[in-house]
Amino acid sequence: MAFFDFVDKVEYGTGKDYSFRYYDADKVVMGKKMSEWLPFAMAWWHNLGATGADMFGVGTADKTFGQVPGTMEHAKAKVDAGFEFMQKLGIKYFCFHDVDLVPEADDINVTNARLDEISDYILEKMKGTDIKCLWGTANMFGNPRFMNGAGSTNSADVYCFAAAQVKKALDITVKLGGQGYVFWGGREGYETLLNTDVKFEQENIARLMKMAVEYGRSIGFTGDFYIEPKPKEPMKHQYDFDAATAIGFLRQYGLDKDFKMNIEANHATLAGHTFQHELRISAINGMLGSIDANQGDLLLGWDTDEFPFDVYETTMAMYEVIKAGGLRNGGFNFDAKNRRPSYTFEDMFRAFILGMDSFALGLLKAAEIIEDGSIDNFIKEKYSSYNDGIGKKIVDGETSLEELSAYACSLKKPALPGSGRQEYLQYKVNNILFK
Ligand code: XUL
Ligand code: CO
Repeated sequence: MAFFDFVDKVEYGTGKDYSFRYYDADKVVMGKKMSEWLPFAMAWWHNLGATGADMFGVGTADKTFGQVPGTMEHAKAKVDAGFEFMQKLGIKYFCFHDVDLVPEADDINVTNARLDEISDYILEKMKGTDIKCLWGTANMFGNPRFMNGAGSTNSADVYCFAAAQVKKALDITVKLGGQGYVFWGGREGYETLLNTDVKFEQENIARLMKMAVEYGRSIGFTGDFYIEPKPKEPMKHQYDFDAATAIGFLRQYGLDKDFKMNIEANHATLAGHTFQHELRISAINGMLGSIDANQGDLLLGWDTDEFPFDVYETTMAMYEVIKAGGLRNGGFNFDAKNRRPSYTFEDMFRAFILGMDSFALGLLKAAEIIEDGSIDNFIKEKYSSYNDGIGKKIVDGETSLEELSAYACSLKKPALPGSGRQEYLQYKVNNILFK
């Protein structure tokens, strides 16, 4: 049974109502196909689950897919709808939380049996398609037991439930051939330090991650583990504040060989950073893993999870991705949802076409910026005083504070560093974006 009869396969350049203007999967850009630079993924939770319900009102979108929510028939109908959706858009990956796939039961044994059943169903569905699992994760923030966190909880029993969910979500991820496993620390943080032992909580989170790595590797998981940083929401303060904080945490606890970052655009905004900043910090530390491709709103202080449309932002993001040589096991997961008044199935397709085209255009523009060379040349020149003389000695570690001090004193007063030429570079970028 088809759910989306109003649309055929969405393709590049057909001029049809539902078509891509920029995303041309086989087009080669800087040595790789667009589809290789941009392994797009569908987020099970938003696309197949979210109805637009918010704190002030019930959902507007009907995601029942002809079945009764809370049943396995509904869970299977979501699989059917999801595969039709991905195939029509040419999306090759999906991402899931355990409880996106099946309704959670009161008894974890029942939930686990449901997960076995649905993963068999998905596996069957995957056969004969080129659709794969990008990453899996466990939802350790929705159930009331996680009110004080999962790895960071004060309750050892609840900690065991977190461990059990991670174990099962890893089992399912491996069963579906998933390339990644995500930890988003939704409730790993605090509301007040008056009742929180931060050190103990962080150590316990690290212990959970360490056990996850040990278990994952023991069952043949060769992909990457990811931390998805987010500074706040739902907690007032979350431990994985931003990429720099999360990378420091991973190094402190010896997890940096197995983990990378899953960078979400809107989380960067909440941390007071740009998306590009978070990608750069991850990349220079060898930690750029995967991307949750969405967009926030600078006027709002929460996670709006919009489909990306800001081409300036997607361009600068793709500039970082190209410079990093692409994502290895990662992809571009649309952790994004339609606005509440865009409640139709048509809107779901429109949203993905917008997001995919925004990143495709960003890729094309980023490649042009790199080929133009103005930025690279400027940056090379900017630091050229380190290419020889005293500068080279500094970089080679062949000098001392005494020598540098003597050098400074001999100069009496340095010339000002060269101009930053920001406006010139912004002009260059605009000329490429809007030519
Ligand atoms: C929440 C968020 C999550 C993670 C997976 O802000 O981004 O959906 O991506 O748990
Ligand atoms: Co996310």
